Formats: sequence, structure tokens, C-alpha cells
Amino acid sequence: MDHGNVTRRTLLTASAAAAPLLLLPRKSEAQVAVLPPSPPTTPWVEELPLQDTPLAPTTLNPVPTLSSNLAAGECGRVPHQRYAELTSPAGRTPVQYQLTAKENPSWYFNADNPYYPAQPIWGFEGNTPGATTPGPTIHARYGKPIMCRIRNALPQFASGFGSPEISTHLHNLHTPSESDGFAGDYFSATKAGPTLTSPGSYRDHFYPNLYAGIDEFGGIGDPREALGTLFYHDHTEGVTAPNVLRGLSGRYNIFDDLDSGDERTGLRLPSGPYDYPLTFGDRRFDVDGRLTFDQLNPEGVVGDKVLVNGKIEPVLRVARRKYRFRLLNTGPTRFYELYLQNRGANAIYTYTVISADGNLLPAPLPNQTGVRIAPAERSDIVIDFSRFPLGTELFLVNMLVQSTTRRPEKVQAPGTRVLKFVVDRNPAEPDTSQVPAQLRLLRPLPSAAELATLPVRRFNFERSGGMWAINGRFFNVFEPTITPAQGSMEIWELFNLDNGWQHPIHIHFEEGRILSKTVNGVPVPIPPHERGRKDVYVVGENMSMRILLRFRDFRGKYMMHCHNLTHEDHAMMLRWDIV
Ligand SMILES: [Cu+2]
Repeated sequence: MDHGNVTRRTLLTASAAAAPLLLLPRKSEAQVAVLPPSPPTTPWVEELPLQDTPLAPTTLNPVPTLSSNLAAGECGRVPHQRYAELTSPAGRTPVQYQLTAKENPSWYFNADNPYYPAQPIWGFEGNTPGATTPGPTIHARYGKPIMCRIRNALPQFASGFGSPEISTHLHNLHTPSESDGFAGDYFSATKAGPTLTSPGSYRDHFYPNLYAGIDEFGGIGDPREALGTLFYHDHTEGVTAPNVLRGLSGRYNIFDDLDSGDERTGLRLPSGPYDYPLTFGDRRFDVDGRLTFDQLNPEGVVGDKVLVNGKIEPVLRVARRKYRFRLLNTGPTRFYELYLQNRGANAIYTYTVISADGNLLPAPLPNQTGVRIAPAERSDIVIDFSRFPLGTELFLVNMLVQSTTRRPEKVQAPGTRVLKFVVDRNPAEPDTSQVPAQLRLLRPLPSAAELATLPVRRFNFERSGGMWAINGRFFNVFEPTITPAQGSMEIWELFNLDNGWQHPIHIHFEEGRILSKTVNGVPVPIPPHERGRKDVYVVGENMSMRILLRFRDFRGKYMMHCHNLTHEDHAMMLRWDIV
């Protein structure tokens, strides 16, 4: 099968043409295609590792080059912008990492279960043999750039859904365009996306790990722009949903002197073994227990099984102390609202929310019970297990009911248990971590007078011909819809004119601030967790939002798209360029 551009476009055209036949009337509650449920699973057998071990740096061979090293097999990309300037100060020599996208032929989603055989997944391999999903976690530090070589060793004649080219996006790092993982920049040894000049077996991504505002503030930028919880994932045009579904994602945590990764310094948040990523994703399996998906269906498929770190219904053993859990929803479709509940399902316990997406909040939100995360949203929470006696079993329960790909429906008990905690030991050392009353300062918003002078752009997220569009247009890899000037500031208005859907809209590059929100044209309050910086904006039914954005430090092509990955693949995406 040819996986090149022509095939991809043909697929999209074919699905657009077929869409009216596939789709039922919009307000029908019926599913587009009624799939049988996934086979029964065996809960609480898979054990998650006690801690997340970050990927170790490596020494890249051949050495990275400013322009692509075609002779050594790198794909044809444009040179890294501002590279010499951003890496020349003392201590800024990039740390080198390597990730290899490849197949793992025998992954267990749910061990000791006759319905779920070992099966191939796609994942990332770090320094030891074997690809995993999620891939290895990278721990980065502000002021310490990274050169990350991403190799493509996926089987080139893959069967099933997805396509074995990759373009890896590091979700919202302040990254130069050519390293951002643009949807047209996909490659394999034999295929190049339309915005690359030649195929290749690898690609070097330069991650400066500098705060936004390098030009405005000098040095390493504005520390108020720090990010913390990021993730990398495939972003290949038209096949992001199936490629991510097959496993192409992983985590990237970034630290600085405040969010230090050390319980003795800075904010002293739970760190090291007690700073733990939890990656959620919805999946559906066929009667033989094999992962399934319908990539031609513009309504997608909502999974009825929830993966936590690549496993169904796993167990995590925890010590009696505080933990920071970095919650991430990789989608493709399901939203979650997560409660901490006891074994008898008659008590719900609180936790503290400290971040929204990649950004620490100005102040923690204590006594929370049901954090909601749409696809691509992240939330870091701190759970204190010192409240519980040894041997206590607790569950993370998703109480958000969602039976279609369109939107979550309601919050309802008893919900679905997705992860079991067992409080099985006292900490080796006293817990000296804390959640201070103040986390990270926000830059004050511009004055109302200044806001009134800014350019305003309107984007309608809508359905069009059975596909998904922005302002009536489908994604065009070649044409920027808008071209903001480097260093400028704008207000973007996101409108969802549809009452049947929710769209988690992701804007690449810089985080935004929600200035106002309306539902049916009536102003509504911005909830506390959305009052900081965000990079995913959940635009609900008949909702609009005004968002303040800056475009600093780099130039080139970026994207805005729905992060319901099916909507993204079926063209609810646009290219915008900083010029
Ligand atoms: Cu959407």
C-alpha cells in the first residue's frame, strides 16, 4: 500500500464523499457505527513501576548539524533558526537524546487475560532495547537546550490503521517552527511530507528550553512563561489519531529553579519518585482483543477501555506521603473527570490541583474532587496518602459519561475505575515536600485600553460536508490562513456554533490567556483552573472564547486544531505562520 501524499489526499477525499452516507442526522443519539464492546478485562493485575525513570542523555552519532545531514540519512528540513545565538552562551551546549519510533511486537494491554493476546504496538525506544507506549519521559531544564534525534524505524509495510511516517510534536514547548513537528513535516526512509525536501531515517529536533520572551526580556526569557508538563506525540497529517492510538506518544517534563524537581529547593513540590506521570487514552478492542480503530470515519470511535500508562486497569503501589501526579489525556476522543474513591465506593477524597495544561497556577486549588481533562489537556494534582493507613486501597474513578465521540454527557456515579492505588509502605524518609500557597506568578494582563487596540481574529469551528472545518475551510498544509508578525500580540475569538459537540482547541507555540467566555452569547464566568495560562481551550456547545496570544522569538509555520484527534485528521486544523 502506498502511504504517500496522493494516497493520503485520496483517503480524505474519499471519506469526505462518503461522509453523508455514513452520518446519521446530527441530533440523533444513535452511533454512526455500532461496534461490539471490547472483551472483558481483568482488573488490577498489571503493576505500574514504582517510579518513572527519565531517559538518560546520549552521544549522538553522527554529530548533529545545523542544516540537515542528508548524507547520513536525515530527512530534508530547513536549518535550525537562531541556533548559534541560543546555544553559544556558557552552559548552553545542547544535551543530546535519542528516541526511535518502532514497533514492539508483543505488548500486553491487560496481562493474564485470555481475551487480550500480546500484540504489536508502536512506541518509542530510548537507550535500552524495546519500544514502549508511552515512550520514555524526558526531563528537561530551562537554560539547558536539548537536541533530540528522533529516528523512524517503524515497519514500512505496516498493516492495519495508521501510517509509518512520523512528525513528532512536542506539545507546547516554545519551539522553533522547524522542530515543532508540523503536520506536513512527516518522514520515513522512503517518504517525505510535502513541507520537507527529502525522506530520511531520522530528524534532529532542537528544543531551546528557553522561556517565551527571549527578545523582550533577554537572557533565557520571562520565567513567568515557564511550562512544566508537556508531551510529545505524532502529528502526521491525516493519521495523527491512528498513529497516536497505536502508541506514538511520550512525556516531557521541564524544570527550573522554582519548579525544581527537588523537594529541598524552590517550591519543594513532591519530586523524584513521587512525581509521577499518568497518561490516559481511550481504546477499543475487537472480539480477539486486538486494538481497533476506524480512521475513515469522520466521527471517529470512542474507546470503551481506558489505558493508564499503556495498560488497562493497572495498579500503582504508593508510599504514605504526598505525590504529584501529572495527568494527561492523549485521546483520541474521550474526556475524563477523575475522582479519588475508597474501596467501598462510599467516600470521595480531595486532592490539590496545581496546574492547568503545562502551566503551574498562580495559587493551588485545594480540596478538589473531580478534575476534568479533555483530549490534550493536562492537570497536575497532589494527593496526600499520609491520610490513609497501610493497606488502604483507593481508586481513580472516571465519572464522566460519554457514549459518543461528540461530547461528554454527564457526571454520574458509580463511574469507571481506571487505576487502583495501594498504600503499601511508609516513606523511607520523612516527607518534606509541600504545596506552597503561591506557585508561579502570572504576567498581568494588558490594560483594557491596550487590549482594545489589538487585532481580533475570529475562528468558527464547524461541521462542513460531514467533515470538520475552521471558517469553512479544511486544513491546507501549504497555505497559512493568517500571518501574525513576530513579537506581536492578538486576540483570537474561538466560536463553536454547534450545539452537539465540544472541541478541545489547541494552539501551538505560545500559551494564551482566556479573556472572556460566552454561552449562547451570554457572558459566563471563567472557572478558576482556566484563569492561568492554557494551551488547550475546550470550546463547548454554543460557546465562544476570547484569547490573548503573543508570537515571540521565532518565525515559521505553526498550527491550530481540534485535539479530538479524529476532528484534527478530518481537517479541523489550520496553518498559521509567524512572519
Ligand atoms: Cu473537535
